[in-house]
Amino acid sequence: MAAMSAVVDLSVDGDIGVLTINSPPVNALSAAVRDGLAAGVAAAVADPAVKAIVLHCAGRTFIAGADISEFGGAMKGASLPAVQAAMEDCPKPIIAAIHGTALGGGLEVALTCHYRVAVPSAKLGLPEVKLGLLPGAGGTQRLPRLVGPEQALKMVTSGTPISAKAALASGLIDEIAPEDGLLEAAKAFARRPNLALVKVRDKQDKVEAARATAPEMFAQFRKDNARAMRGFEAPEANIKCIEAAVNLSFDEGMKVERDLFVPLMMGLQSKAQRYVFFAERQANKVEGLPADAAPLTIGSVGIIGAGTMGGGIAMNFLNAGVPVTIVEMKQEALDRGVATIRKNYENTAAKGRMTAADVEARMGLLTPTLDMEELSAADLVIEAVFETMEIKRDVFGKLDRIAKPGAILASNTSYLNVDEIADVTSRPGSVLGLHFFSPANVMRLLEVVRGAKTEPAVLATAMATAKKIGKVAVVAGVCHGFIGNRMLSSRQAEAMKLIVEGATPEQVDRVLYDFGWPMGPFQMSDLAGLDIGWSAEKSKGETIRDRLCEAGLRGQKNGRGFYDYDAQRNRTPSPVATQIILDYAAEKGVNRREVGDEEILERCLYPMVNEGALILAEGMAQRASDIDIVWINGYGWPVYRGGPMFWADSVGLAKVAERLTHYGYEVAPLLARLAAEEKSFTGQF
Ligand code: TC6
Repeated sequence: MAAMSAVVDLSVDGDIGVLTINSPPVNALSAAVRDGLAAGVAAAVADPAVKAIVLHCAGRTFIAGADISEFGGAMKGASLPAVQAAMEDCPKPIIAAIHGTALGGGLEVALTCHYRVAVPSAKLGLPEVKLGLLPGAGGTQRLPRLVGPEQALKMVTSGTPISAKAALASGLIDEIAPEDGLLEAAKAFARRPNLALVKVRDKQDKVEAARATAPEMFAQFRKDNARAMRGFEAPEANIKCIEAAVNLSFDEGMKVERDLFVPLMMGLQSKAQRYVFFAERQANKVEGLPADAAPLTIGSVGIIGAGTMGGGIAMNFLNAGVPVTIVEMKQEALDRGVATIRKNYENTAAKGRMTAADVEARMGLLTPTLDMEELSAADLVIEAVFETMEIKRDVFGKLDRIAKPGAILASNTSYLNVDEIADVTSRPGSVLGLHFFSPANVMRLLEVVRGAKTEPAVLATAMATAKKIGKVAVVAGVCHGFIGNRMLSSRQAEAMKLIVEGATPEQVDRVLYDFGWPMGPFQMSDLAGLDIGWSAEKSKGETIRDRLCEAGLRGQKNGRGFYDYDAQRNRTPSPVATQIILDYAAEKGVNRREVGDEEILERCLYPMVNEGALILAEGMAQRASDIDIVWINGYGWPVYRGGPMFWADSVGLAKVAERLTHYGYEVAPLLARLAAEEKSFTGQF
């Protein structure tokens, strides 16, 4: 049988028509795939030899969704609903054979098949919410009819896929096929006698059964998830669709789905979240790396320092099955570090997210030692010791003598000059920065700091290793604070000025919280500890921070900071901190005034954008979107605002430049030029 199109093929095996989609990398539902599917189904229907149809995909996965790169453009080819209608109304049963991931529009296509068969490793989900959308091809109406509204609600609002096993248990699939025998199993299923043409849309039992108790279920769900969903538009739209599935007919529900889908698709939040999806994948690509810069194999890792950072970093590798040797100077510190790692795993096990055997398997990969010589076999050594140049250089000098030739030596510095560290070694080409964010086993961001002499293969290895341990890596150049902390400094400095001029810490925190941050700058300072990097001996009482620390305020850890904290960590503004701020302002002759919320937002965020423009122009970041990825994954910038550079673009760079000038800032030349040319950082506006 001839191919239906370049990407969809129909072959006939006896009485079964096999439709195969082959559109790498992920068989997304591009116009070509939709056209091919429409033609393929029609041809299979027309072929009298074909009694039933199996739909499956070549390559690594079943359809992973709509083609996100087509969104926002003009619609071409067959529409997805038309293809789905042809499948659902097909007079011959269609069986979806699922491997890899059936996501979004991919799962929605499978839901218009009459049956679904999947291999054990398959994952099925509706992740549209992560793109600021809802499953707009009937997913919100068909899924609850199969799995029940409660589970559907969880799936569409979290976007997290479920396993084949869970899919079978909930009714989403009909059978699990052997891992390496999917197509045969699907064909055997298709040959079953008297296969009914089951349309998911007609199934009413699960939605009807839930109707009586649904109002309380939805109310409780909204309450339980209010914090996680704060600021996002898409989760509520998804909830409304599931409510419609429970309360309305299928066709009415489809109308609700369509009406709620369109504004999301046209809106700024989804635009931002789609941008972030591609930006994240782009970030892992290093411009201009020679083709022969193949990543080296990292089979074992050494970590120097078993403190909070070292331990967290170690967990990333243990989780990925890579053996770790962890070094400390004193037995007590080593024992404490190892005990913390174990406790973290045990807490995860207690929540049911790993087994006791998993805990032991991971701990079994960890070798604690006081002897740095034991790092001689490691392929990668990461130093996570005290943040001073002197100590770091000392450690790297020793490491250079111990580590085997070709081993990569990395510093987890958050500010220091990686070139100065590399220079104490005989192999600066093997040295780079790997800046993890705390808690290092949780935070997704990794700044990979490329030194002047870092070899391409070493950089390529760092990027590949980051992916392996589930991090989003961004390449940064050597400058004080790299991308993230350098921009953070400008925000923190401005926040400090604002509280001297008349704003209060809680006002500044509230404005940034309302913008979508998980917390404001003063809450963050209190959480981090006011005394980080502060020393009692050197303190001259010159800054507000000096004075807070001198007065014994340390932040959350001693319950006293910009806020006072009770045992439950509830906070109230600290009268001591307030007085220190007032005294400071009086001493400096500042005429305090009421500061508006808009000014707070502009003065905290626009200087960050200005600094971002400098970073970009200096080549310290490869692209504007990398800066956005740093802020979203390392500092809690709300993803639905796309990161500082995307956000500035959405505001309009002319306005950003004008306001910076208004507040007395020198506008970064790149920002000034783009504003004058009516261009944007990201090319999205
Ligand atoms: C939807 O369906 C809405 C329906 C409403 C009805 C109208 N489109 O992640 P990887 C590219 S919304 C276009 O590195 P993995 C990706 O950019 C969609 N391109 O691989 C990358 O390209 P590069 C719902 C896509 O193995 C390459 O494929 N679906 C799409 O780590 C490899 O990707 C989703 O949200 C796409 N849909 O993970 C699923 N997907 O190589 C989104 C991937 O040029 N996708 N690409 O950089 C994923 O979650 C993952 O890609 C994965 C594979 C789990 C499928």
